[in-house]
Amino acid sequence: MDKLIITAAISGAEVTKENNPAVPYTVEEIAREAESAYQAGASIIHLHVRKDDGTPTQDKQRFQECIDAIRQRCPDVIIQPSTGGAVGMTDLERLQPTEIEGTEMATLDCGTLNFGGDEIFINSENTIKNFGKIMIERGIKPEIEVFDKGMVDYAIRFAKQGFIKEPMHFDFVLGVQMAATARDLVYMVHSIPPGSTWTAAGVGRHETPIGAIAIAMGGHVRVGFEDNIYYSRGVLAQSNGQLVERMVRIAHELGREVATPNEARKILGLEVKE
Ligand code: KMH
Ligand code: ZN
Repeated sequence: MDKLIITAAISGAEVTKENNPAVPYTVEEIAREAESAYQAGASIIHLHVRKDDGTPTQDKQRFQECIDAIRQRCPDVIIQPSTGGAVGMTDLERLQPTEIEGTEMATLDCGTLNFGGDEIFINSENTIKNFGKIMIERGIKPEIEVFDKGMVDYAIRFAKQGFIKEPMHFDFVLGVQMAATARDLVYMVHSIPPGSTWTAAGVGRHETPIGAIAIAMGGHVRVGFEDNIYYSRGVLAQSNGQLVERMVRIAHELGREVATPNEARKILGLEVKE
């Protein structure tokens, strides 16, 4: 089995300090949370940014400031900006972080889905193709976000049409639309092309069990405030690092070593940094 890549989704666009006071908004807070996850063993930081008042933004300048601050504290970590942003943003807004020099990875959401209440996260076929094409042009590896099986099929179809480069890296997000069960995860894993890599993210109380199943299956894992703000039932997590630490402990118990950022680059086919 490959070493385990841990992605920390440190901020998200939906959770707030009212939900958990440790949710980062400012540049300093984003850097603090990235460092806590990195020190604990995360090799990828999945990044959403906020204005100081907590409003989600895809502003390129704000991303640049946050990336610079993260780099100061975590020089070799892989930073993976979101191109999903928040529900309701335009494609042009969402694409801004892909313009940042040196971006190695970014998310590519492969379908439209319900996002709670009246919220619909829209990703039309043309949006997916356009984002995929731009990532190829800019040398960015997509982290294909999959919230349902049809999104795997879209990714395969668009890869055949030349909009996504193979081998692909998938992130299965379980517990938003598709159920967070071992059955669904196994079905997803068996649906992707040979040679692909994959990560699983269980939302809310599903974070730890889905993570443990993914580690045992030889996949990779995502944790962090974007997906889950609790450490245990009714107990808020103090930091993203605390959530990463638990995955590291589970990995060690299951005989799986944790990848450094450069080891993660090798597994994902990214250029290794000096
Ligand atoms: N905040 C969601 C609407 C991504 O990062 O690409 C989209 C999301 C997925 O979080
Ligand atoms: Zn995200």
